[in-house]
Amino acid sequence: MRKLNVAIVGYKFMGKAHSNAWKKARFFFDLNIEPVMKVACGRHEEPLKAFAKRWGWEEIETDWRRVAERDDIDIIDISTPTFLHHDIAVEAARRGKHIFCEKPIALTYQQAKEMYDAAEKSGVTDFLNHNYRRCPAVLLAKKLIDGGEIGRIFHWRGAYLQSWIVDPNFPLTWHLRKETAGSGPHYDLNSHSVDLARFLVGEIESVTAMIANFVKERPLPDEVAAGTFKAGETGKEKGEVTVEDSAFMLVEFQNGALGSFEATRFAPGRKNYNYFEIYGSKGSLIFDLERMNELQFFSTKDPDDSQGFRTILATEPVHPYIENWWPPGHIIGYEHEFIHSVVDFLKAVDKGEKIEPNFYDGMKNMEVLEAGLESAKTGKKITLIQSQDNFSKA
Ligand code: SOE
Repeated sequence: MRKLNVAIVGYKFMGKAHSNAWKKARFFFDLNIEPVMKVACGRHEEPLKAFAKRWGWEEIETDWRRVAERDDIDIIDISTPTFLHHDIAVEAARRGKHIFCEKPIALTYQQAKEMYDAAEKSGVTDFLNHNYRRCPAVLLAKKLIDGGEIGRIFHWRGAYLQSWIVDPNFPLTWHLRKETAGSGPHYDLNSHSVDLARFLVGEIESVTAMIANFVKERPLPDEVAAGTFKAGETGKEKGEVTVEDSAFMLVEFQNGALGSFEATRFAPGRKNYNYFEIYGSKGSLIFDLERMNELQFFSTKDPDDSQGFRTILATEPVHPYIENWWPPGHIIGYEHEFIHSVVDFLKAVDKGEKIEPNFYDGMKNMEVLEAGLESAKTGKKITLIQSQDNFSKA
């Protein structure tokens, strides 16, 4: 069993989800690499110390550059707000560290391309953690599509709806400022839907989008306590919201299918409603993350008198990862996708193989998302020239 030292940068929501995955992966999966939780890095020493103690990170650092310089660090886990992803990833690649990076990949397509180029040049394993690809029910959808069970795909309907900032007094956290998040739910949530659409349907050829802003300013956050979904005390002073609150997008896929995407944090009653429908010539699929062990499948092959959407509980050992968990029906949760990501990442590092999604996927994702913002600004449909250069504005 080879040991590799991991350093994580960022210790809030994703830091917690990733720490759980680094700790649990080897308990449930047979791996050739044992990840050593070596260093936790973050700006605020006291809460960082508490985080490292709770999760078993051996040391702490308050400057990510010092972490990247260390010869004893083999893997860097980027769990920071989006604006830091590019610099950490490019430096990590330059120093030959494998990279496990949270989504969205970066603030811009150009940053994503630089991350992709740096990883390609260095030969490290680069991974972009669009965790929902590693949900067994999503992988069942992929298997049915690839097996021709729904035939030619006509439509993708994606919606990623949340409700955690409907309250105008929710503070102006990093998610709500362009310089730290790049965009609002469009990058945060449509990035997940675009990744799943690319994975399940195919590459996107053109984009038309609209965005809206509902709350223009919010109380400034308590810098240390600020986080996703719940963000601690707020000050009296207010600041401007500089990202969209909602983003709707229509796309044409290269294979001729049409797609729609909805991303918002203003949908009361929807907590983490990452949802898609796929309609094809032989059948249809429906997935709802809030019921993440289930996939709904409609097949035109069923007899006329008994056709209907059937709900498949993807907890039989025949489904990926499940035999490492529990008996059928004992369902798995959000955190298991992160463990699956770590398991597959460590297997890729061990074999020196690529893993998806990676920084190329991140670059293609940003190409679509940036085109969406361009379309929302100009009111025009943007056609992407399928190349590794930036999109052209049509
Ligand atoms: C907040 O919208 C968030 O934490 C996203 O950033 C994650 O990617 C998503 O999985 C859950 O919600």
